[in-house]
Amino acid sequence: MNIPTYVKNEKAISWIKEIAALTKPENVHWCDGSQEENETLCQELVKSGTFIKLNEEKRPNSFLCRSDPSDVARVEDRTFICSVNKSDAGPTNNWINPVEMKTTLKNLFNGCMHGRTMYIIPFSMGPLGSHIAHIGIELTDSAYVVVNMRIMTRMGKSIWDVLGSNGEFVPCVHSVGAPLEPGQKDVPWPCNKEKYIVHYPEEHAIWSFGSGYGGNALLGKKCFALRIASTMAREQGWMAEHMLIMGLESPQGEKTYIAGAFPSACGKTNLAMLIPPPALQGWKVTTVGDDIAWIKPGKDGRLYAINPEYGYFGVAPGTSEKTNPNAMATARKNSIFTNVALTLDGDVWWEGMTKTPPPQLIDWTGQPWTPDCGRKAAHPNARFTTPANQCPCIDPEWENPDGVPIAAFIFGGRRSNTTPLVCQSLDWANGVYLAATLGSETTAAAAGKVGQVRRDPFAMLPFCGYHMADYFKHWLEMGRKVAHPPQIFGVNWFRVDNNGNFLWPGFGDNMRVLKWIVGRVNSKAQGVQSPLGWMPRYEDMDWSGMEFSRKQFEDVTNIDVELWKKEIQLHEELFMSLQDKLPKELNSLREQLLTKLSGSKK
Ligand code: TSX
Ligand code: MN
Repeated sequence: MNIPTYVKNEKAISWIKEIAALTKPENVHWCDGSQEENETLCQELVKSGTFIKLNEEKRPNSFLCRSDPSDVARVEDRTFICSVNKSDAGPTNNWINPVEMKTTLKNLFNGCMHGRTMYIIPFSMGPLGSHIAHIGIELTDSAYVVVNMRIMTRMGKSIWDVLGSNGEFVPCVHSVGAPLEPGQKDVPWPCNKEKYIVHYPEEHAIWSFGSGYGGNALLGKKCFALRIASTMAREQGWMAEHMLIMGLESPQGEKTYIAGAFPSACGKTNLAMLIPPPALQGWKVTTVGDDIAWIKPGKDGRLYAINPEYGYFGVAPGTSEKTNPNAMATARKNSIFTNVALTLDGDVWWEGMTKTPPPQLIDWTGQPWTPDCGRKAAHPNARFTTPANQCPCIDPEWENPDGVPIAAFIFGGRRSNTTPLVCQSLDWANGVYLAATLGSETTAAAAGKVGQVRRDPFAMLPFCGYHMADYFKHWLEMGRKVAHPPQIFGVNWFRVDNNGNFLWPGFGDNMRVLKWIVGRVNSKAQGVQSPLGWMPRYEDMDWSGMEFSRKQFEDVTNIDVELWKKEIQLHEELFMSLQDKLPKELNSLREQLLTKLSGSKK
């Protein structure tokens, strides 16, 4: 194998040779991250039928990709945390003994890149050389993965300089698991029905087999930046979180950064790019990140966050000029669209993009589509991959290697009742309780019964690389260790009335809630104590330019004691499932909450 002269890391070189010897690719390509390389790969993807070039006027330098209909989402039941001890993975992760898993994978990967090219992708999660950033190297037999990784991470030749001869990296091995025999014709989306998404937390290594889609294949994102990084963070005293990061600038120019965790289908990307309502337009919202935050204590006793990613891998359906004009502007060019519909003039469309669908489309499976055909035009998990620096509201500090100081954490789920529009935890430990018991109601889009509460602690359930109760403990410890920990808030945009109508307008008007939150952390906003913590009174929020009565406010903020007693019962069920390692503090906070609720008059 030819090793480029700029590659000086012996550990990387011997690992790459080892994986090439195992997977036996026909060619090896060292990705340099250049524009020419990207153009060549995109042209090849068009030639092989994987990509369709979109209309250059409507969607410059952008492509449509249709996956195999069997490979459309992350596969949680095929995702494994292979720690040496099963108890370190915890009851919420799939576990297989690492020795056994290595045997399985060695067999699957043996010759799996036959007839294909192995691409070597060096990448940085976070600004190059940042003390909060980390480097990974992904070896993959998918050119689709390469061009997506080029958008989602800082990828290319210069990573080797940062890595030097002794730098640390997370090794990531990926194969679609579809070797080509001599003369065998390739398919547009090769994959294997047998899938393995495997993490070795002690070795900080990732192996992925059989899928080309999203988090299964773009290993820098969920596998590295969350599952492996959460493990590294616990070892090293920092935090890897499933959080957006946004900047909030007051009319006086005062800047406050917050980070927020939400389970899926809560509109996290929409919130990260929110446009304030006209009456609050002295306020500016900027985006640092929409999905992942790496957070480290600073010398001044505050927590500093970076977005380890370089792009957005956003859910397309539901994204529109109404719900998220900034995301629409971001994805106007240089973007990859996976499993959306194709318009007759070579542009893209998905459900929720416009009020009325075009009269004719090609759907995500390549079939002709009309509005009355009874099928979705785009897959519900269709995605855009788009560069973060194209976002009109990108924060000027988003690439600051030292990160941005976080003043507040917000946690929110879809709850039709029970949890109020906003509340502020009394202290860090109560905030950890709030986040640990985070839940969201299932929508039609998700599997399972509609309207059931699914617990998703810290929105990390599918992404924590170790025992969830140890993760709670790590959070409690971080709060004790840091002199000025952020304030913790709960939010809920999704309360409904008896007819199922949303009681809160949401979207831009969420700025009113964020304004109260900023006021609280800067000691400018009032509140009153409730059993759940501090809450705004009607007069504590800015209602300018909006008609929202005291009665409506009461409906989105009231605390129904009977409902809450049931809710706390469910918290106990969650805690029971984690009891072998659950910090005692959380159990006593649960009892205190029950006492407070029983004593409240409401
Ligand atoms: O993203 C959402 N946010 C956050 C925005 C900054 N969504 C979409 C969720 C699906 C991914 C919301 N949906 C929000 C919200 O705040 N709120 C709602 C519920 C809702 C839906 C529609 C309306 C009002 C509330 N109103 C009309 O359709 C007119
Ligand atoms: Mn996410």
